[in-house]
Amino acid sequence: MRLEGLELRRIGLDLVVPFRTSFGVESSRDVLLVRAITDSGDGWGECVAMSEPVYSPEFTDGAELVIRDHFWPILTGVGDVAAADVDHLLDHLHGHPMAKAALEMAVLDAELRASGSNFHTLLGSERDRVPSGVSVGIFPTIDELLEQVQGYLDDGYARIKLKIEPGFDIEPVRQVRELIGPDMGLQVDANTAYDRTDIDHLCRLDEFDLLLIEQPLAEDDLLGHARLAAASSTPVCLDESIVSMRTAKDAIDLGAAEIINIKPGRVGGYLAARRIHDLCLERGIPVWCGGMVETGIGRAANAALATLPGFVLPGDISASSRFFARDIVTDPITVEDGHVAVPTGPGFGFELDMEFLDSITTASSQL
Ligand code: NPQ
Ligand code: MG
Repeated sequence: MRLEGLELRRIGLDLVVPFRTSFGVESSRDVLLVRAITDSGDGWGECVAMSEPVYSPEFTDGAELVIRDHFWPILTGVGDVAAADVDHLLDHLHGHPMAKAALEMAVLDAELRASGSNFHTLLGSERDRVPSGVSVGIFPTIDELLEQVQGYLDDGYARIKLKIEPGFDIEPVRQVRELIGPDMGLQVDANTAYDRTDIDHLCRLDEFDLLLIEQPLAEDDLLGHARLAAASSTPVCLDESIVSMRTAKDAIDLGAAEIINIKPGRVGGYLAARRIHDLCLERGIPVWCGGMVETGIGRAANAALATLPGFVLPGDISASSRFFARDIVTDPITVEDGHVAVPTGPGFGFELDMEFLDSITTASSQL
């Protein structure tokens, strides 16, 4: 397949409710979309980077620049290119996994559409729907948090994830556990807000029978996470720390990751995400699909990925309505009795609502 051009498009979407975490408050998304223009048709990819490097070192403007000035010149020079070639064609360029993932995704979407196939079929998965969890932000008061959680219970989500930070942890978790009862899946995510001096404090969460505690310590503190895992009965899950196959292997070997949150953008693409899934399946490490407040493009792809057998815990694959009043795809993801259905269309399964997409496009450049 010849890659004849790339469109780099920026779109703006407001969030239905501000999303507060330990690293800040997000009330809108500035998303970079990549359109691969090939001799066999187009494909689309979504870059999950945030506007600022508050979750990881990448940010949207940087992703657009590195694709335009560093990745595209390489891909134009190789003639025919397959999606499976993208990551090794670019691996001499360090970092930028979310930018690489968006590019690989656009080429893979074009490839699958051209062959009349889709990602779900490529994965060879049995399941056609997956359990859906929801990520709930930090609120000024616990009452406001409980109100939000009650809303998501009514929506039928299969699992609740609470964002925590120092000063907003034990009591909110206690009251949410009381609200949802002893049997519902509950987990917390600190987005690196604590350090090793907080290990005893974090062990106080053990009484709430949590599924896991996600990324409590810094992304480069594997030893700290191993110490917490040894001290706490709550399984330690890593997110920001897992940026490659090697960091996944080392985290598992060190006992720092008892569970892994797989985000394709964070590890350089859906093909790398599958490889890390396969490693974890072989090593008996449960995985689940994390979210980055994706549009319907990334959400459809994540739902398909989460059908693989090692994804044994509900993912942050929520309904589009959790974040957006209107999505850019014709069939937004919805939650039915705690599950989302895997879109079955060609490519990554989504169909774009071009009229709405054009109406929220803030910039577009063609390479
Ligand atoms: C996480 N995702 O698991 C991330 C953090 C996060 C669903 O909690 C805009 C874009 C806002 C990406 C807020 C979830 C975001 C974002 C939070 C990612 O750590
Ligand atoms: Mg996380």
